[in-house]
Amino acid sequence: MSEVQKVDLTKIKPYGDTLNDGMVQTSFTLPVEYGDEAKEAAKILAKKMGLNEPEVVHYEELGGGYTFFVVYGHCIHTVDYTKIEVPKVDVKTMDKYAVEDYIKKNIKRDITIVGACTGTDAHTVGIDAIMNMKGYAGHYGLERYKMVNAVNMGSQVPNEELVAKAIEVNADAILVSQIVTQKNVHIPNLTELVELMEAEGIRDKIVLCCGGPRLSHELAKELGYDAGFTTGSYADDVATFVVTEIVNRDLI
Ligand code: B12
Repeated sequence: MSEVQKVDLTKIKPYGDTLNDGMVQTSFTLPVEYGDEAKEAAKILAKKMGLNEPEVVHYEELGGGYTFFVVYGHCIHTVDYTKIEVPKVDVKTMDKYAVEDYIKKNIKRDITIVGACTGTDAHTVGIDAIMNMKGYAGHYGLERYKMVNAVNMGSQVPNEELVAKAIEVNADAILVSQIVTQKNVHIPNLTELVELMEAEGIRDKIVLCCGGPRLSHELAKELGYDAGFTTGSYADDVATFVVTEIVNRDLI
């Protein structure tokens, strides 16, 4: 009978064929011509990244003096899983029907939520997944919720326009989507919105959330938002947060 190895949560490492073999696959591009020297450079780099016995399993010329690599190796590092704490939105998600019921019983009026993908960011799919009637991955979007007036402004919306719309429709919540984070472009953009809301005197009266694949609740809080949502979040997650926040902060 084979011995069952127990996982030591204080020292976890990647699993490939056997527990703790540390197998990792990584891919990257180096700015050098395709050839043996390029392959050797990739192996040296992989070793420096903490991959023992690195194997270049695939490499190809990208043109213009660039080469692409796929490398396997045994990762030498471990992580203490028992010490990990991730700040999260601390509300148990209700489904659409429970949210509607909650609004009816606790807020007793329609609520208005304005959403946009702001700045130069043209990625509409994320904010649409949250707001559009048809929703995403089996979760209906906010436009489908009873007692929710959902205003989706689309993408590339300047912060000034978003704030003006929120004032015009007397919004209870603003949802911002930020997908592009190259060169940290999302940080000044997200911060500017908070500053504009403060200048208009509406920050305290509106629930402010942001979301995107490279955002976290922790970062959102740091930037002055009430909550941040990332990959794997749906309309019901943010709807639950918004309605409970309206009640908890007495924004009824
Ligand atoms: C489709 C796409 C495009 C399309 C967008 C079309 C459209 N109408 O949206 C086009 C071709 C236009 C495009 C352009 C660009 N793109 Co693009 N694009 C993608 C791609 C392939 C998919 C994004 C997507 O639709 N995901 C599906 C949605 C459902 O997921 P999501 O956005 O994460 O949303 C979920 C959560 O994050 C969350 N969420 C998102 N927003 C919000 C908001 C709130 C309030 C809440 C609660 C939750 C929430 O809920 C959603 C559902 O779970 C990604 C790569 C990838 N596979 O992710 C690259 C990607 C996002 N693009 C990228 C880049 C670099 C660009 C360009 C700069 C490329 C270029 N050099 O021109 C341009 C930028 C254009 C611009 N001005 O913004 C990079 C971003 C890298 C980075 N770190 O910033 C990516 C990651 C590709 C890559 N690997 O390099 N892109």
